[in-house]
Amino acid sequence: MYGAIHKTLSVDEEQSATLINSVGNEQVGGRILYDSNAPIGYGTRSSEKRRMLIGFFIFIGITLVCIGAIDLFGSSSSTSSSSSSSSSLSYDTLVRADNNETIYITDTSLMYIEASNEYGVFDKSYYSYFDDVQGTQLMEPYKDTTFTISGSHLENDYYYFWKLPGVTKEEGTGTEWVVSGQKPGNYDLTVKVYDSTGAYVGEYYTVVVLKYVKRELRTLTVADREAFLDAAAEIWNYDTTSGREIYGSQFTSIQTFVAEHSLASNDIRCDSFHEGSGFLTHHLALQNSFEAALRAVDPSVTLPYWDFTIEGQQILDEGQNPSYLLEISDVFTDTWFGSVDDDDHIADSRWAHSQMPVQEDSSSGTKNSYGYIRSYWNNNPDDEVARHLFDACGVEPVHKAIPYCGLHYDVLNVANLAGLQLLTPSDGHGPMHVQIGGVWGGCTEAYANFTAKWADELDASITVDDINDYYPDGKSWKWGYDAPRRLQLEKAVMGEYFHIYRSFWRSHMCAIDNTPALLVCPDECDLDVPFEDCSCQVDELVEGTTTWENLFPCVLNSESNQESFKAIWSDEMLEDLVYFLATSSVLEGEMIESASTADIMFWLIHPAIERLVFAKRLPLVTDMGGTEFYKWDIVDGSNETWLSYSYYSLEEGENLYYPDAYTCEGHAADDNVLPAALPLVSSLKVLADTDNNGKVTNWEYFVAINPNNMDGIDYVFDNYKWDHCDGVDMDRR
Ligand SMILES: [Cu+2]
Repeated sequence: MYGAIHKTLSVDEEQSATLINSVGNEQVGGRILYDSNAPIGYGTRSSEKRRMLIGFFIFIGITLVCIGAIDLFGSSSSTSSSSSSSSSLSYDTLVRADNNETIYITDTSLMYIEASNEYGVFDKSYYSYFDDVQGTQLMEPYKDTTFTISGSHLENDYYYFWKLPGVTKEEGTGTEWVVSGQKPGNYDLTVKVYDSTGAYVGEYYTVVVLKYVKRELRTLTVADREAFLDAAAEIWNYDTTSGREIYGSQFTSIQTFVAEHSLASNDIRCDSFHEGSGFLTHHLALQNSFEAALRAVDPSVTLPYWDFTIEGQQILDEGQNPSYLLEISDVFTDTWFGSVDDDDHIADSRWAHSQMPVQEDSSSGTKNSYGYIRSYWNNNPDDEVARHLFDACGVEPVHKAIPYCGLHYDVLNVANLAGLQLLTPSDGHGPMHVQIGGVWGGCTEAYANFTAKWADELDASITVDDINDYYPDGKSWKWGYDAPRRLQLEKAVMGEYFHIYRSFWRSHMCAIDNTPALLVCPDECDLDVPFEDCSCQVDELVEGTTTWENLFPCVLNSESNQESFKAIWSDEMLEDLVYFLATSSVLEGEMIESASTADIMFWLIHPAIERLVFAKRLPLVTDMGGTEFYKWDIVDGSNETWLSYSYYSLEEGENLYYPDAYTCEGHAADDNVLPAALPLVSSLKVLADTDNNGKVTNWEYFVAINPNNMDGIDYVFDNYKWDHCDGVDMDRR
C-alpha cells in the first residue's frame, strides 16, 4: 500500500533557466525550487550558490505515493517538542500533498536549523566550506547534538520530520531533534514540513559535517577531560603488542613512540626529525599517530591543545620569570599531567612515576650507558621520566620565555611556508621543551665553581668606549654595559646547554677540525653505578689532544656570538668555560632530549603549533587578538613551497672528516613523514597517500592537512581566537 514510484528529474542549465522563466520555479539537479506559490520560504538561491548546490546535492527520486498524508499524522503533529512518531510512520512514506514535487525551504528568515551540543553552537566563521551549502552544520562524533528549527514560521502549527541517513537510522519529529553520530564525514540532513492539516509544505535541506573538535584543554568539560586522560593513560599502560590485542592495530604504546622518535633523532650524523625542514610535518604526524592510539582506546576522544601563550602572556605582563608558570597554570597538577617532586619525578596524576623504556635491541631505540632509551649524551640512570623544571645547571633559563602572544604572532606573520618551517620549532614552542626538561647533574656544581672563580669579571660593567675599542668596526652590541659577561653566560651558554652538550657529541658539525664524536660516554654502566662515575665528557680535551679553541664553535654556533665573547672575555676565562662545559656530567629531563615523547607533556605542546599552521592557511582567519597578520594565497599553492633545509646534510668536501656528500633523510619533501611502525589515523592515511604507494611523505602530509577542505581531515579547532592577546603590542619582548 505504501509502494512508491521513484522518479528523478534531471535537466540541464538551459532547461532550468527556461523553467524558471516560464513558471517562476528553479530546478536544480532534479529538484525543483519554488520561487512563488509556496506557503513558506522558497528556493531563491543566487546562481553562484546554485552551481555549488548542483555539484553537491545527491539526487533523490521524487516520491509518488498514493495515500493521503492526513491520516498518517494521527496525534503526533505537535510542533513544540521532539515527540515520538507513530510507529507506522517513516520519512519515506510521508507524502507531499501537492503535485509530487519537492519544495525546498531556503528562506532562512522563515526557517533555519542550528546544531548545538554541550559546548554550545560551534563557531563556523573560520571555515568557508560551511557556506558551500546554506545552513551547513557541524556535529561531533559520539556527542549528543541537538538540532533545532527556528524562524518566523514557528507561529504556524507545522509538523517536522527529520532524517540524517548514514548517521542514524532513527528519524525524528518536532522542532528539536537530538541525535548522535560516529563516523566522520558529510551527511545530508532533510526536514520535511507539513502543516497542521497534514498538507505538505516543503523540505529543508542542508549538510551536516561530522568532525572532531580540538579544544583548548581548559575549556573541556570534566567528562571530556577525564575521557581524554583515561584514553591517553592507556598508551602508557600497555606495550604495543598487548595494546593492539585489546584496541586494534591503530593502537601504539608509548614505548614504541619513544623508540621511534629516538631512532629518528639519535644517529650521530643526522637527526631526521629535528634541525631541518621535516620538523613541522614529522611532529604533526606523530601527534596524529598518538591521536590514532587515543581513538583506538576511546573513539569519542580527540587530542586537545594547550595554548601556553595564555600563561606566557600573563608572565610577560607581570614581569615574571618562566617558573611563574607553575603558580598560574593547572597543567602541572594532579588534575592534568602531574606535579613534580624533589626527585624530578612526576608525583601524581595518571602519569605518576612514569617509567622509562629500556632498550631491548637495536630496533627498540637508542640507549644511554645505563640501557635506557635516552639520548646517547644523557647518562641519566633514573628509571622514571624526569622533569627538571625551569633549571639549567643552577640557572633559570629566563631568556627562554614561555611563548607569549608576540612570539606566536611572529609565527603567524611569516611570509611563506619556509617561515613556518623555521619558526615553529623555536618561537612556536622550543622553550617549553627546555623549561620542562631541564639540565642538571655535575654541571650544577661546575657552574657554581666557575661563576665563583670568575665573579669579578662576570659582574664587571664595561663602557661604551670599551665596546668601541673591542669593536672598532662598529658592530652592533646587544649585551648592554652592566655585567654583560654574566648576561652572555646565562643567555647564550646556560640557556643553550642542552644544545651544546649534544654538539660536543656531533662535533664533526662544529669543531674546527671536524673531528666527530668528541663527547664520549661509557659503553655500559651498571644501574648501581652513580651517574658521576658514568659520565660523558670530551676525553680529548682532558687528555690534551684537542683544544678549547677547536671546541669553541660547539659552544657558540653563531659567529657574531663567538666574536662578542672573544671581544670581552679573556682567553683564560673562555678556556675555563669550555672545559667545564665539556667535562662536567650532565643529566637532562626527557622533554629536552630525544626521549621527549615519554613525557605526556610532549603530546600537549605540539597541537598549539598545528593550530597556528591552520590559522595561517585559513583565508578567513586574519588576526591574532585584533592584530592582523600577513596572509598568503593558498589557493594555487604558490606560497606553500617546501623549504628544503637540513642542518646535517653535507656537500662534497664540506667536512674534513666526512668528505663525501651526505644527505640527512627526513628533511626533504619526499621523505617519509613517519617511520612504518607508527600508523596515522587511517582516514588521513588514505587522504594523504595520493600516489597510493602505501607511504606518506612530508609533502603529502602537509597537503592532506589543509584545513580548508570539507572532505579533508576529520577534525577542526574550536576557534582561532586569542582573547588574551587583545590589544597586545605584538612587538613587545
Ligand atoms: Cu617539540
